[in-house]
Amino acid sequence: MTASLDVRTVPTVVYDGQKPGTSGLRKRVKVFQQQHYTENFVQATLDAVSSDKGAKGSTLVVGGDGRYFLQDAIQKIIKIAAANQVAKLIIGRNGILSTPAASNLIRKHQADGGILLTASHNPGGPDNDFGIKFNVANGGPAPEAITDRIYESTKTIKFYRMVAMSDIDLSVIGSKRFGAHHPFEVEIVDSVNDYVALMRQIFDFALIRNFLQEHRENFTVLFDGMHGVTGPYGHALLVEELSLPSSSVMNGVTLPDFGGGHPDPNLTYAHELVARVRSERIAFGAASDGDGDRNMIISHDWFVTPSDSVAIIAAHADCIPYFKITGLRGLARSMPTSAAIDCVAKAKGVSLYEVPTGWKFFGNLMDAGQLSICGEESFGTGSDHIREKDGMWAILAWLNILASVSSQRGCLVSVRDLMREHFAQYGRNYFTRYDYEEVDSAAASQVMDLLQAQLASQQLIGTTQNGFTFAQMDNFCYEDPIDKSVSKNQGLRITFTDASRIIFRLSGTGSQGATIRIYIEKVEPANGQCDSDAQDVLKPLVQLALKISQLTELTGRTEPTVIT
Ligand code: VG1
Ligand code: CO
Repeated sequence: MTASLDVRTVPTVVYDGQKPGTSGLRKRVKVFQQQHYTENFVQATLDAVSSDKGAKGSTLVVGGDGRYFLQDAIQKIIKIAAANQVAKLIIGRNGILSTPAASNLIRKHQADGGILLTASHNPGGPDNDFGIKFNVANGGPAPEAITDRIYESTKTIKFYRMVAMSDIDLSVIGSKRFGAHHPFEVEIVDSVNDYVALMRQIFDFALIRNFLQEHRENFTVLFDGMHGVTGPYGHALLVEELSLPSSSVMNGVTLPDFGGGHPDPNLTYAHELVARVRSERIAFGAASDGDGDRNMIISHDWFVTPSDSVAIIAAHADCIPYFKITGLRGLARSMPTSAAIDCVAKAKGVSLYEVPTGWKFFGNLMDAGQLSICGEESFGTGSDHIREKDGMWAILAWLNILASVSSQRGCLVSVRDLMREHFAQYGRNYFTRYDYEEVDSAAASQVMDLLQAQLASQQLIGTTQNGFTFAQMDNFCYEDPIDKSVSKNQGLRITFTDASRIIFRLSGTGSQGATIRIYIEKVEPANGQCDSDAQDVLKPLVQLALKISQLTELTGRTEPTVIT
């Protein structure tokens, strides 16, 4: 097509509240469907592209997790990008890209960034959530300076630019070119291939394949795609690459409403997997979330907390070919994540960084070559192979480690064996998180205000309650070691004299009311009681958290929505 593109300037009205949260803008689909709403945000995002000339001449990757409204959003993005003189869009086939796959494509093609269409683990469908997230040239979520700029633009926007053209068929792989004066190219790429190629470089697939074959009677594997984006990735990796039976993947078809489920891999929402792993005595169960960046690892006799999972991967990094080459440059975790990985960093003599919640805070350290493996307690685990957390990567890392340790010892080492050995060496950080979802926003603020007042007066410091002595109370503030940017108010943190912690935070990903998260951690030394039930051990701290926050009195909630 050689005719000039028909660029229109469309007058618009400002919408309040287009402020990106922990990971992009997440709202109900109905909100995104309002006239101009999505267009405003996309225009504001393109205005924030930080290549030399802004969006003009840039290359962007676009894709999403398959949820409802994805197709409409992509067609709008194509037309707005064309009108803003973007040079090229690289789009996953049918608009599908997992978040890690999108991060990989941005890096592989040295694109200027990407627009990721996902609300991650939030439910999908006409009455549920949609999301738009902007990633920068390193493949990671835009830092706060850029999301602030996007938000500022949304508050003053008067018009957006859009090309009048018909919808593009996203199902055919290949390139299409449009426009005479400012050539505009749309390339549709396979959603899975490049990502599988990356995984092949990182892990020892031959070793894992042999291990799975040798122990096929005793080491059974079940992966739950939760009808999110990872089904096809799970199938390509586990079935095609690692030769597992296709029955090893459940809920593997990506659906716009995720089959009506809540695609969040935890004990509550992945109950179907948990029930099957227990009843069928599965040795290795795993799940991923809607957009494929989270993971859960379980066996019929153990649930691996995400905080422990990243510590295990760090401790055994030398089993993984990628880290044999790069070495371990440093480890990191988000502030509320347990300090299990800190013990590994200490033993290995590498730096440990503690950052605020949200993957965007790991990117600078990785770019500076100071960070190899990191994780969050919220089922996020990853490394510097890309700049997003990566669900399939974590699952493959576990398989590679179990295969490697088993082959070194000449016997099958189970998930539980590995955990017990880890605790015997490093001690155990008992950890749980209580989530109170869709709490009245005013009541949630009261809870945080009450805690903030206790922080200000420091009245609790030195007192002992339920057997725990308050050592410190602060509101976590982070200065990025690389660019020196400062992020304040990242969570109310209470530390006790025995290194136990209670942390309170308001979620930045919810779309309705407020979500209060309470994170509880208790440290047990290597020679202590490392085989107890976590909920039993943590009960006194949970009660203490509820008491000082007056959460029940102020919110009316007697039970959390989710316990992890
Ligand atoms: C939650 C998690 C956080 C994670 C974020 C995005 O944020 O706590 O650790 O990085 O979700 O995960 P919040 O603000 O609700 O606590 V996902 O899988 O959206 O991309
Ligand atoms: Co996610």
